[in-house]
Amino acid sequence: MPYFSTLYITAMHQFIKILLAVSAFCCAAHSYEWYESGNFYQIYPRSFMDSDNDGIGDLQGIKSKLQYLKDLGIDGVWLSPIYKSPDADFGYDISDFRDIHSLFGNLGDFDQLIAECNRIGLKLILDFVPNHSSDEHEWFQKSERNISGYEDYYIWRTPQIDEVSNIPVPINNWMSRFRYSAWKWSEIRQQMYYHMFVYQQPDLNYRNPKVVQEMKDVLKFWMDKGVDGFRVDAIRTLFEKMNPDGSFPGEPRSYDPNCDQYDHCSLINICTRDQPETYDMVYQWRNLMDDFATKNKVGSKVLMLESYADVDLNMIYYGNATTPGAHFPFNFELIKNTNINSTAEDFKSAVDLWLDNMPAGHIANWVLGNHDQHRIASRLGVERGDLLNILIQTLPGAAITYQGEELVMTNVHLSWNDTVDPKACNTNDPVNYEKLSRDPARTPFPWDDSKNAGFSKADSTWLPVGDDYKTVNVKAQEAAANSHLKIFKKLTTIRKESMFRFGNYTGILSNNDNVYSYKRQHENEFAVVVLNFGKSQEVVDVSSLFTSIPSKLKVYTSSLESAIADGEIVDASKVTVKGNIGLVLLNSSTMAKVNLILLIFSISFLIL
Ligand SMILES: *[C@@H]1O[C@H](CO)[C@@H](O)[C@H](O)[C@H]1NC(C)=O
Ligand SMILES: *[C@@H]1O[C@H](CO)[C@@H](O)[C@H](O)[C@H]1NC(C)=O
Ligand SMILES: *[C@@H]1O[C@H](CO)[C@@H](O)[C@H](O)[C@H]1NC(C)=O
Ligand SMILES: *[C@@H]1O[C@H](CO)[C@@H](O)[C@H](O)[C@H]1NC(C)=O
Ligand SMILES: CC(=O)N[C@H]1CO[C@H](CO)[C@@H](O)[C@@H]1O
Ligand SMILES: [Ca+2]
Ligand SMILES: [Ca+2]
Repeated sequence: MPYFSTLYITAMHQFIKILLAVSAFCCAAHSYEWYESGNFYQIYPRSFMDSDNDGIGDLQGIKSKLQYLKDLGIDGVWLSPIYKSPDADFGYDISDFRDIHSLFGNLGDFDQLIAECNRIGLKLILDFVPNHSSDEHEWFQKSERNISGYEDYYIWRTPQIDEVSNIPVPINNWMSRFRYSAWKWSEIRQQMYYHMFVYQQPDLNYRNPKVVQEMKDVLKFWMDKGVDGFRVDAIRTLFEKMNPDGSFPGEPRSYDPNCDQYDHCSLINICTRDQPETYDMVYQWRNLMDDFATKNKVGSKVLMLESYADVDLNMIYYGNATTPGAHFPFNFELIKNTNINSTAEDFKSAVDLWLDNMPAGHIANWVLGNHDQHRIASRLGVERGDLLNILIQTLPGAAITYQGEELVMTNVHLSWNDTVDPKACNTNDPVNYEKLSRDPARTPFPWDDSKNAGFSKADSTWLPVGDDYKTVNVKAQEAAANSHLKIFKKLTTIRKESMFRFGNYTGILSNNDNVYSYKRQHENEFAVVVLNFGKSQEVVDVSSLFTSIPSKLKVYTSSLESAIADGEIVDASKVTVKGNIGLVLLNSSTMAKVNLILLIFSISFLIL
């Protein structure tokens, strides 16, 4: 670099040293854990990437696509179950908690996957399914045969036998989440066992200390392998209410018109969910995970829960300072309380419900979809796809993205013949099955416009690829000048700035309650997010909504259909936003500063 004088270079070196020292100081002052504003991504392994072309995704496939997730700005990857399973409920029926499903690979592949995650700097979270095992699990096989030590691993009771039909009568009226009685007769044991989900998923008996210990050992097994935490499945159903004499009380009827007598929701589930013992078990797991991290001098392990309970119950899972629980129970308020007609007010209420109820010092989190829900863009409107990604990426706390939401994927229509989800198949209803089916959100991930969307070279895939894959795929959205994917990446980038990581939140409705806006501020850094949930264009006076807004703001990014270019300067008192469009606005000087630092870094790399 002949045109830089030595003096100038020395000055630059000094300046960089100071810059590094300052940034080190910033980071030391806020020694936040990575997951506090973590960006999580849920992989549904059957449908992410198929490496051996059998039509089903697998661990080597996932490994080959980790760089995509890193580039997307993801911090932690959560895998839906990858354990050995006969697939009565697609992996949620586990026949060995310590082994990998042969479809997905083996423990060696898993070790490679975790090594690759470590190499590129991604955290790996596993699904933990404690409520039940598969009926093919060794424990169940032994329990069914009354083998000494295993008799009480599951929930067995002796039924009455109907004198006329000679058929065993269910122990009580409890219904499975997947329809029909939750009690199943075993010819071998000559007793009935309880199952909340399909009958091939017998519930484990958490009143047996041996079971509690076994499942803690499972957690240790995977932590020894280096996983960074767990997402716990179906936590609410861990315990069932039991009378002192060991019998189980029945549940009252709900009279819900949407549920027939064979549905779980035909009853008020006061005995099969949310029992007080459940919270204590979560605290025990957290304690085990914290102890593990301390003893082994490794980073802390994150504990996340799946619970659709009401907010007040969910808050108990957080625990308190002396007895911590989950880092967070998933917040499903944006799923439970919204539909295609939801207004800005509905969304703001859903957000506030969590923030207002969460005890201080805990981590909020935002979930739009998962493998159990219809795709968010289909439920809430494909035109709102970017707006919703803007929402969850810019609120305080962790964000959880289900694979494909970054591309604004929609439900894939599946014929009755192609339907495989037991929840849909159990309806035996070739007309209405789609309402209940979880398959439309589980179809293969579209990587490009080649055969099977680049997911697999097989002749057929386990579920068909969506018809729109020629346009809705990663390659196309990476190549386009602007796309849902590019907007998503811009969001994950700005999310690492201090106002989004540590900043406070002030939310407000305006424009006849069509627009929901909030300001995120940390010290002098701030951003304003404007979300027009209405159908028509609105002119928003941002300077009247929040304090200390400069007269000019810069558009950092916006929904694809906004007709506003990134970087455009807008008048803070007159921000024009089309219907279903979201905008992220920054102080124009913040942008200038970020650009200046980037410039200095690039120059210094040239010199060094
Ligand atoms: C297993 O033990 C239970 C409870 O003691 C008993 O009711 C059942 O008949 C036994 N089954 C077999 C096959 O021994
Ligand atoms: C924290 O929670 C534990 C478990 O629920 C409870 O026993 C304890 O009293 C609580 N402590 C405080 C300070 O609230
Ligand atoms: C949304 O509103 C339309 C028109 O009022 C109505 O027909 C439809 O049932 C509503 N959808 C939902 C999910 O509430
Ligand atoms: C569904 O499968 C059945 C049996 O394989 C076949 O007879 C029927 O034609 C199929 N229907 C459709 C719509 O593909
Ligand atoms: C969102 C989620 O993980 N749902 C699962 C809850 O648990 C049942 C039984 O394990 C599964 O069928 C669901 O997929
Ligand atoms: Ca495969
Ligand atoms: Ca249970």
